[in-house]
Amino acid sequence: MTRVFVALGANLGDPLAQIRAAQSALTSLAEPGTLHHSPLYQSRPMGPQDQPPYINGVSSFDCRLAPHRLLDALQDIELAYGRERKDERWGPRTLDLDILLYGDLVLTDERLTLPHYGMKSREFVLYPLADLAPDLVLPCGTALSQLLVTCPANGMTRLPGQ
Ligand code: A4P
Ligand code: MG
Repeated sequence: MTRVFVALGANLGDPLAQIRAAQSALTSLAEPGTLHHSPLYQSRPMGPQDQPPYINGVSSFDCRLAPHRLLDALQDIELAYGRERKDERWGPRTLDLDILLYGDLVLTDERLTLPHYGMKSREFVLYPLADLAPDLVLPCGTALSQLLVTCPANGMTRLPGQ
């Protein structure tokens, strides 16, 4: 059984509803009692600026699925919540679920890069991750707290009630 961290992001349709639905759907992948959700944040788009703000969060859980099966399951959830996308790098999306960490596994193949390639520099990943696991150390040995020092919040706001 492996502890995994999944990043959730959405900025089209009803982003908050899609994120909530995805949080619920993760229940089916998690060992009972192990699923935790960070507070949710509204964040400025990284990439093209002519797109709505994002809702972002991170969830963690213990998982028995192998890494590629977990990716399959997350992509099924993306599709179930009507993922539409433009062919544009960093463009808008109804729901994006990325595996940030799969335990301490380091892996790169044609489908999967672990840890997630962008996680070290994205405020909308690092801050909710720190809400869940402030003492986390990445497989490369870098402490999450150290990454936060060099990553400004960039106007990100915590959603009310979080
Ligand atoms: N893939 C490789 N590694 C992983 C992983 N660790 N987790 C592959 C999940 N997938 C992984 O993903 C493309 C392929 O990456 C998958 O088929 C899988 O095999 P995708 O979700 O279809 O494409 P993507 O997410 O659009 O990838 P891209 O273009 O790298 O976008 P990013 O890096 O995910 O960024 N601004 C804010 N504020 N908040 C956001 O959440 N998100 C993006 C997307 C842009 N701007 C944003 C946000
Ligand atoms: Mg993705």
